Amino acid sequence: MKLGIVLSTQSAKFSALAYKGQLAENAAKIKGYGFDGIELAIRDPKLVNQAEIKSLLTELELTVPAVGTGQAFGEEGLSFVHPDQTIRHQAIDRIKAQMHLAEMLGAMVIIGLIRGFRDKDVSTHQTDTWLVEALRGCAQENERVKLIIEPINRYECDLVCTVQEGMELMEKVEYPNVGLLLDTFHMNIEEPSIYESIRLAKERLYHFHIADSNRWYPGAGHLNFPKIIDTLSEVDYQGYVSAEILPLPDPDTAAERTVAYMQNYI
Ligand code: LER
Ligand code: MN
Repeated sequence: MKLGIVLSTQSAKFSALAYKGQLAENAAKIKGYGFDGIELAIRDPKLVNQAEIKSLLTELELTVPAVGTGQAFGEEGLSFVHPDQTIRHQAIDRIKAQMHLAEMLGAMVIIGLIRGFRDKDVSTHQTDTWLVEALRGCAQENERVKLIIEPINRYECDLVCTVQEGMELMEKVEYPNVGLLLDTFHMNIEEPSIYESIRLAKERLYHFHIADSNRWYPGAGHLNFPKIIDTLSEVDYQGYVSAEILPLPDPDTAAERTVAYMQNYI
């Protein structure tokens, strides 16, 4: 397993981001702390210099396991299930643009909050159909790029909160390049057993977010990381564990402590 940390290429409302902006400076620090890669949270690929990101990270020998896309919803309101067709199409086009960037970086594309929320005036069936169609439209765009559905806890999302719901959606979409991203923070809220949920996802588990129970760095709360990592090994997970954590007590301490703690287990 490899260790990563999330960096947002721009400022954002979402709080569980250790690093925001100043890519060159922060990437050098992240490398120095001993991470293998950086997960990039990018609102819109049009707003970043893609070639510069690629050359900077190649030079530092840091890989990009995944690109986070939720800010398109959080900052702009784009969603796969918005009642307005134009907004739904913009969300699909945004993910296609993210897939283009991701292919260049060798990364996967996260499907989190861009799914959107249920609208009281839209039927459950219609919302579920739009969601499946949007995912199929993106998945078939480029089957070399993996799309990873992240179950998100009920306080942040009402469309796929549990691993079981994530599996059901993935199975409905029926594309091998669609898999799951599990996040310990959300699983601690939603899952009866984090370990059984990892076993349920098995070979369709493509990416993994780590944060402790309080969304601080691993080791700062009460999650059992040795057992979580053992379970990941048991299902032969060989991808990244990527720290999506609050920048507390400050970004550098959070990053340093993530490495110090996790290197005992991965
Ligand atoms: C994103 O990876 C995440 O975990 C969510 O909490 C986004 O709001
Ligand atoms: Mn997450």
